[in-house]
Amino acid sequence: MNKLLLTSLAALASIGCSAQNPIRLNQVGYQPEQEKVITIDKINPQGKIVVKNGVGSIVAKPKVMRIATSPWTGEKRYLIDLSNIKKPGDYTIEMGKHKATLHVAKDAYHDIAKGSLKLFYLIRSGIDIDKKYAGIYARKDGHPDTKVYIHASAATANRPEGTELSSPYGWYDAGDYNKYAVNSSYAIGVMQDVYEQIPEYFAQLNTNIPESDNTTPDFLDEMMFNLKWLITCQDPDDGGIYHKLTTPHFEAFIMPDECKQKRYLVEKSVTASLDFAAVMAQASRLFEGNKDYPEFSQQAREAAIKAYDWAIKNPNAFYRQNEMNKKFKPEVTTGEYGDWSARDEKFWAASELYRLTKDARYLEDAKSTFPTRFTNSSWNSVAELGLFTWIASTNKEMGERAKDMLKTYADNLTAHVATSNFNAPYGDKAEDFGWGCLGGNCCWPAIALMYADKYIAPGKYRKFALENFNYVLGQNTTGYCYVTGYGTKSPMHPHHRISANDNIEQPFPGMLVGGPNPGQQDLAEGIIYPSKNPDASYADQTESYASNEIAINWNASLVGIACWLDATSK
Ligand code: G3I
Ligand code: 9MR
Repeated sequence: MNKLLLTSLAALASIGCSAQNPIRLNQVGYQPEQEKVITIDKINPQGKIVVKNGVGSIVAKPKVMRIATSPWTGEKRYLIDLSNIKKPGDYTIEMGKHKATLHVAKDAYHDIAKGSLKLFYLIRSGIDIDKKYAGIYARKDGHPDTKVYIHASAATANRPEGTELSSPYGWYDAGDYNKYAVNSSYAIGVMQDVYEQIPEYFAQLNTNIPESDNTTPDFLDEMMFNLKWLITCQDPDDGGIYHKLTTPHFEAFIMPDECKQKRYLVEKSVTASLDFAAVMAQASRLFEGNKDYPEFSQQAREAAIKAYDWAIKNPNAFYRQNEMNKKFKPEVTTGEYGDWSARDEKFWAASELYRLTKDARYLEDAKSTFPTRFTNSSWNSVAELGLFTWIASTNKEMGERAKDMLKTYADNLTAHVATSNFNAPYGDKAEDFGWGCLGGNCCWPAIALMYADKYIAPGKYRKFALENFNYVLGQNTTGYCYVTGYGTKSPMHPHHRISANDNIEQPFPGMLVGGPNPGQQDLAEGIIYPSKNPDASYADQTESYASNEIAINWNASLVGIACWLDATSK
C-alpha cells in the first residue's frame, strides 16, 4: 500500500472515531500564576467534572463559568475556570470516561522553549547532524552547496550564467530543502527581536549544539548558522541580494543526501535586499565585540549598507517567478515569496540601519515609510519588526508613535476574549485562519502582546499572550497540540521531507505546523479534511502542505513566544 493511501486511511480513521476528548486545554502545561480557563467541547460538564490531585483527592468540582458558541457550527462550548489551582503538580481532570492532565509548574514552558529553538539545529543544511546533539535524529550531511550556479536571471558581466559559487550552510526553509533570503531574514529578525528583550535568559539557555562550548549564547550561534549562509547571497559587485538558493523544482520526498538536482542563485530582488539589510544591521549590533566571530559585526554592517543602497537604486525589482520563467531557463517552480510592495521592508531596514549607524538619512527614510497601522506580521509584512525597533529605542517621537499603534492593535485583538470559544484573542474569526496561521496569526501576535505588556501596560497583556499559547498547545477546535513531540495529541505526519523519510516514527520534535487553512490548496494531493470550516481545516497528513507543513518563520514565532513566556514565569 502506498504511503499516500496509508496516511489518508489514518486520517479517515481519526475522523471516524469521534471519541475526541472534549476537554480542551493546554496539553503542555500552565505556570502557577497563569489563568487557567479551559474549554469543554459540546458536552455540558456541570455536575460531571472533577479535578483530582496526584494522590487522587478531589481538589475542585468546577462550575461552568460561561457558554460560547462556535461561529461555524453553532455548537456550544463550556468554559471552566481552574485558575485557583496554583500549586505545582499534575492534576487529573475527569468527566465521565474522559480524562485530561493539567500540569502546573514554574518551568512548564522550558522544554518547549528549548525544543523549538533546537529544531533549528536539526534542520541545518550542509553539515552532518551529530548523534551527540541530535540523538536518534542524527543524519548525514546533504546539500553542501559548495557548488551552486548563477541562474540566467541573475547573470551579470562578472558573474555570467552558470558561474560556480559556494553558498553553504543555513537552515532548510520548511518541508522543502531550499533556502530563501526573504524568509530567512524574517525568521532571524523575529527571533533576534525577542532575544534583545530577554538577553539574560538566552545567556543561560543551553541547547546542546556543536557551539555550546564557546562563549556565545547558543541562541546567537544558531542565528549565526543561518546568517553565514545569508551573507553569501550578496552579489559583491553591486550589493544586491539573490532572492533564493533553489532547485528548479521541489525535490521528491527523499532525504537530503539523496538529492541530486542542481541548485541555483536566482535573480536579485528589492524585498530580499531590504530584509537582508534589516537583519544584518541588527546582527551587526548583536555580534559587536563577539570573540567567537570577531570579523562578523563589521562585515554585516558593510553588507547591510550595500544591500540597502542596491534596493534604493532598484525599487521595482520585485521577484515575479512567472515573468522570470518567460525569459529564463531553467524554469523555477519552487516557493516564490513574492510581494507587491517594499515599503514595509524599507521601513524595517531603515529603522535597523538608523539604530546601528545613527545616519540621518535612514531616519528620514523610516519617517517617510512609517506604517499607518500595526497589523499581524508575516514574511511579506515586516513593518512591525521596524515598529518593535522603535518601541525598544530611546527615540521619543518615533517610539511613542509606534507604541500608540501597538496599543490600538493589542486592544482590538483582545476586545472579544471574554466571549470567545477558547478564551483567547485567537480563534473566533475567519481571518485568523489560513496558510501558516499558527505562526503569523497566533504565536506572532502573542509576541506583540508581550511587547505591549512590557512597554505599554505592565501586567495587562501577558495574560492574552498566554491564551494564544494555550490555543496552539491544545485548547482549540481540533484538540491538537500543534507542536510536534509535545502534548498528548500532536501532529505525527507533518509535511516535512526529512521526518517523512528518516524511518523514525516520531517527526522531529519542536516543529509548529502551519495549521487550519480553509484555502485547502492541497486538495489535489488527496487530502481528507475533516471539515470546510476555517478552524477545522487541518489534516495531519504528510501531503498536506497547506495545513501541515512546517517553516522557519512560523517556528521563529514559536521560539519567541515560548522563550519570552518561560523567561517571565513566576
Ligand atoms: O494575501 C492574501 C490575502 O489578501 C487573502 O485574504 C488570503 C486569502 O486566502 O490570501 C492571502 O494570500 C496568501 C499568501 O500566502 C499570503 O499570506 C495565499 O492565499 C497563500 O496561498 C500564500 O501561502 C504561501 C505559500 O508559501 C504558497 O505560496 C505562504 O504564505 C508561505 O508561507 C508559503 O511558503 C512556502 C514556500 O513558498 C516554500 N517553502 C515552504 C513554505 C511554507 O509553506
Ligand atoms: O513541498 C512543497 C512545499 O514546501 C510548498 O509549500 C508547497 C506549495 O508551494 O509545495 C510543496 O510541493 C508540492 C507541489 O507544490 C505540488 N506537488 C506536490 C509537492 C509536494 O510533494
